[in-house]
Amino acid sequence: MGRAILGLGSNLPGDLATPADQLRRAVAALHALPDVTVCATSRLFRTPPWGGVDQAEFANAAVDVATTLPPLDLLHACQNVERAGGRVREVRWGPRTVDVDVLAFFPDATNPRAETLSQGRWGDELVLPHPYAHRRGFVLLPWADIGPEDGLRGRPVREWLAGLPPAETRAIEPVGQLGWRPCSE
Ligand code: PH2
Ligand code: MG
Ligand code: MG
Repeated sequence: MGRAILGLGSNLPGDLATPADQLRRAVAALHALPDVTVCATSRLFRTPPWGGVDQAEFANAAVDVATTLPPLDLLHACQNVERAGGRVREVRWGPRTVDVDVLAFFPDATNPRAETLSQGRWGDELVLPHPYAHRRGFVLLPWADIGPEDGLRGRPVREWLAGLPPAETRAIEPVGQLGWRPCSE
């Protein structure tokens, strides 16, 4: 049984009322998968768009899942959840109804997570840990809610967060809960 941290983002409501609803539906869809259990969810954050594309603000969150899937199969499961949410492949870093990124994968959930982080490349599709996760406020703030001690490139997530330039986090605001009850472990 592995553990993974997933980063969720949305700035288009699609067929729902709000981007936050997109994230809630994605969490429910992940949990409904036979091979994935949602164990914890971060708060919901409102974040300014990162990456230079002029677009609406994002809703971002992070999710801790237990899974029997290997990393690439988990990625494909996340892509199915994106498609079910109405995601179409579009502009790089541009607007999206729902984005589900595999940020980190810990194959052996029984060991301290810092020591079991999967690192490397799975074909052309997946690089772990996520190459930019340690530099982005919209990723680290939610992740620190559910795994502040998780090891990322040799340092805990909370240290990466504390070391970010203030501009990375200044305009990010927690706006509520995703509303998921954690599973018992
Ligand atoms: N995702 C992107 C590009 N820019 N900006 C924010 N605030 N949040 C995101 O999730 C995000 C982004 C591409 O995945
Ligand atoms: Mg993505
Ligand atoms: Mg992304």
